[in-house]
Amino acid sequence: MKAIIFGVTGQDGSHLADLLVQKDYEVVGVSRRSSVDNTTRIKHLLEHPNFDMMQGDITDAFSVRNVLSEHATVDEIYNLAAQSHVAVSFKQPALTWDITGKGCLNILQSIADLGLDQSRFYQASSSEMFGSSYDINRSQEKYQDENTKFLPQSPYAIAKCAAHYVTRLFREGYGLHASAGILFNHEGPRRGETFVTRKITKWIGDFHRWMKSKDVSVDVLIHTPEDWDRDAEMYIPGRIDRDQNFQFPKLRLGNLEAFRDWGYAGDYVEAMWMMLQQEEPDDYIICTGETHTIREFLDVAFNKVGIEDWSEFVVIDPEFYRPAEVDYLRGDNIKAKSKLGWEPRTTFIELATLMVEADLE
Ligand code: NAP
Ligand code: F7E
Repeated sequence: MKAIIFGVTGQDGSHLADLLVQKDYEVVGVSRRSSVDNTTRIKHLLEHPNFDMMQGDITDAFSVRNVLSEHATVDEIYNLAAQSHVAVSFKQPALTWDITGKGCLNILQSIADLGLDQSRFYQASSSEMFGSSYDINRSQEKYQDENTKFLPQSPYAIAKCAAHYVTRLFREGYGLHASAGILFNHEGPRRGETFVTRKITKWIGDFHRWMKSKDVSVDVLIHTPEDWDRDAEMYIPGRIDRDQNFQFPKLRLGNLEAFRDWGYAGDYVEAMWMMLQQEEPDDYIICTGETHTIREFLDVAFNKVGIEDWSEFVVIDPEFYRPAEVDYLRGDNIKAKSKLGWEPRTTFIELATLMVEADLE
């Protein structure tokens, strides 16, 4: 079996490549040109005999066509490429549209034009498409499933909706085996450092190392430096050891009240693969069915390093609030369970623990 992964350098792309190589697939990973090395998550695969890389950018239809025409016998094509950061999408809406929305069309149109009818296609749809929408079950609990309407709340979510409908169109209109996984938030040690869970666990890891290097205890006075870069979301506190007098910057976060249904990325890529093994293409919700606030994630993560009350270490910064927020996400995965036989294996506490432990190393 042969698979192409667009977005192989990302969190999910790297996990999916691991899974497929393990299953003895020949994997072609597509990545865009970058002035710095963007292969850190797949370093371990670069020398693997079943793994190959190809350059390509999904905003460029010629480039996509090039990739696909070189691999016309491919069995499975996964589109995981996206500008995937919701907050960034408010600042770069057109770019987000081109990558996250139109990029999917470029791939599907090429598949149809090149007549790759035997290839199966996976689109990475998102729970963000639900935005402010939910249904209510008999126990009066809010949830989202495959029938919940979309009310997108960001340029990212709007682009994902477009790509989702394009996928459906090519399935129904052109008869392609095209499926979309509507995945709720999934995380892990390979998560980008500006998404909230990883931002928290990365800070804890850096802070813990700093405390050890200075031989200080948790109750040391922590101040925010005067010259703190307000664009904190892009900031990775790597200056720790440069200046003996450097005071460790607090963790700056936005809205802590939003609810998210967080699972482990390693579990979720299995669902992507399972969808493409089905006789009929379809759309599936992939989630844990549990929801937690960012506060709860902070509780569990800080607890792992012995801090009960994290409020001393966290600053609420309006910079990290979004023009429109998605307040509540909790999926219902009954369809994935019954049709795919998929179930999440990692609990919320296990996920936070695994991330903190990785960042402490
Ligand atoms: P990610 O870590 O941000 O990875 C995105 C990937 O897309 C990276 O490999 C990136 O390449 C690539 N990419 C960006 N622009 C591109 C372009 N113009 N041409 C080709 N490649 C491009 O995202 P992720 O967390 O792995 O998520 C994978 C997919 O699932 C995304 O489509 C995301 O929107 C969607 N999704 C994610 C979640 C989640 O919770 N993680 C939930 C639902 C849906 P560089 O490495 O060069 O930047
Ligand atoms: O934010 C709040 C923020 O950026 C989660 C992407 O993978 O999942 C992800 O999108 C929540 C939001 O993920 C900070 O306001 C507070 O309510 O980790 P996030 P996301 O926006 O849910 C979906 C399913 C995707 O498809 C996306 O690709 O946390 N929050 N303070 C913060 N968020 C960030 N990033 N940074 C903060 O400082």
